[in-house]
Amino acid sequence: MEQYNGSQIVVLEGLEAVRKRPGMYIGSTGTRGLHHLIWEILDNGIDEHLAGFCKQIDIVMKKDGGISITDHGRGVPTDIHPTKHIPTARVVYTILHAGGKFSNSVYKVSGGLHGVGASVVNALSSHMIVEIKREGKIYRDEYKDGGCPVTELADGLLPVVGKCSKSDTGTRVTFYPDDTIFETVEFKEETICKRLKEVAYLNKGLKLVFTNEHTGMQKTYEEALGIKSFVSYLNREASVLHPEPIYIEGTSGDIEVEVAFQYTDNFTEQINSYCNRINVVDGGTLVTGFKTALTRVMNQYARELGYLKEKDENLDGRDIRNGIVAIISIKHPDPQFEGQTKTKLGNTDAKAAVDDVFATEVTRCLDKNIETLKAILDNSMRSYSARKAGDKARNAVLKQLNDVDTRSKLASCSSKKPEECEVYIVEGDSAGGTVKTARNRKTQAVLPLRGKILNVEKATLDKILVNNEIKTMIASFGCGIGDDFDITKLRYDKIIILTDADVDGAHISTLLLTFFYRFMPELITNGKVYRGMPPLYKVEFEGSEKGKKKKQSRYLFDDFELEKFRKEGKKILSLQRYKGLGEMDASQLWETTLNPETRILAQVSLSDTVEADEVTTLLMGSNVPPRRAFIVEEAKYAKLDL
Ligand code: 0RA
Repeated sequence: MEQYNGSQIVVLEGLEAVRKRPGMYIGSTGTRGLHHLIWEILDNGIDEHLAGFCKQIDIVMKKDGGISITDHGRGVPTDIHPTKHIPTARVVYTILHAGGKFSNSVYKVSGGLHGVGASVVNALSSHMIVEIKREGKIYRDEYKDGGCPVTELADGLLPVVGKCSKSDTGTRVTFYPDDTIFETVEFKEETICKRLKEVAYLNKGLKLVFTNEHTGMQKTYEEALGIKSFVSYLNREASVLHPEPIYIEGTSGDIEVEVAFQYTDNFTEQINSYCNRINVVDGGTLVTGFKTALTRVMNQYARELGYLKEKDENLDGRDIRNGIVAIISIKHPDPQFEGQTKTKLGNTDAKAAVDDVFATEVTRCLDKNIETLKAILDNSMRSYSARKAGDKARNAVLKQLNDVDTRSKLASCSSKKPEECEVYIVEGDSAGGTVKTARNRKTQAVLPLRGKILNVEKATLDKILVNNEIKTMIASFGCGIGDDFDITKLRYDKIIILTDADVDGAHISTLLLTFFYRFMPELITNGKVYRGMPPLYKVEFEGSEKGKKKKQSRYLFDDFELEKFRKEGKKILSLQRYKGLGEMDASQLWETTLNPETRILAQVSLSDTVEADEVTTLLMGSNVPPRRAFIVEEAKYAKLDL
């Protein structure tokens, strides 16, 4: 048996803390937390790739339920650790937080749940084996029951269990998650493969070989073009203004910079940034550097090519970025993540580095690519004109807004205290009528929408502002639109979208959300927008009270709930399916959708909607435009309506 010295006891106490509160280290003990164990070990291999020593990582779902991850890097050092006096490899896998500090990997990740260290995986495994190939030798160390070493050291070193060629180096970690800690220890091929694809995009030149021993499936993930392919992937359904994304790379000092971008005909900009392959959701200096350089370079071109005359003022950065989809990825030796959530890069040298590399390289590239350059400049000029037209229209509309007769449509509430007021935006005049009768007049205003509202996804502000439904909304919210938007002037605490639970209703709701997202995004980011959830069924059933049979009723919101209810096996006396809001009478409507005590509201948020997207979760953080997720909701209702 291993003899424990002082440091070894500290070790086990550290890992014991992980076992006591696994959630603090890996987020949860559900299937997400379980897969986090893989990401943790994988991260170490990717670090070795970033440091320039590893071209391939093999990931195996083993037949016996374990996971084995082999990187072909230098191999974890096996010498005796200077202060812990045990083999460095054992330090890495048994001492909490030792991984990061010991590692001399230049681009070590930090922040988020990633980078908590391989010892956390050991702590949460019933069995783990580490095999290291270095200098022609194969070393082995083994742990049981949450990281207790079971291998006897030979002269303080890990035993050598075999030989290999000197050029054959690397580290294999095989682990078996502890089923007394995790709710499930079943790994999902789909989850693993999805992540491997993402990792491949962000690590050009890294080959990831996945094997599922249960099914015999093997798949290799390798994105030779890295973030360039990532941009193509993001734009796979968009109509693009030039056929190929532009890809740029270079170094400035000890900072490596990569940028890929491509323009689409959408009226949005999407810039995603990564530092040491961590998604910096809130951008920061690297994004500022990119924007500054892009604006400067494009204005220079616009003047050289005669798009702008001498007397013309420069194009605005917003016009130049309109329609862009860009990925910025840098590698920085000492990243400083700022802000409450540590999702913003603070290093000032990152701004200069991105500006420097991007300006030089993009000029070199566009000089040779005049077609693309012209497509971009044409687009910027169009955006510029549209914005000017929009400004004019907006000013005109804002001036008239006071005159728009909202009284005929908006049934306002008597209270003037925004914190207690709500406005229901209701599909159709007839449903609007019932809501008007049923509501609490003091705090609940009603705005019935007549037709379908305009699809604003691709329309400019001047076009949008002639739409009556939209004018009425702007006027009744009271907080302006676009650049003039001021949330402090909002007249309501909640804006509640109330549509039928069918395809049309979902469509209207999608259009409204798209409008808010594009022109009043703060309504959504401040959590002001909700969707009312009218029930789809009312079921009356035989219940019991004090041992006596009694007729009871319940509202069910979708087919799934109905199925669940049927499984409860209660005797159903009647089942009513509501075709639309219009079929409910005032008291039913009050009870199910208006009464704050009993109604169900779904708050609309951007991060919720991100969750729905398949591949982009890790890569995009909460930066994804919500369009895709709105569509997902639509599909859900479409199914219900069959
Ligand atoms: C720092 C130095 C050296 C190797 C590593 C880190 C390393 C760590 C991990 C973790 C998983 N796989 C790894 N592969 C390598 C060795 C430096 C040298 O060989 O001189």
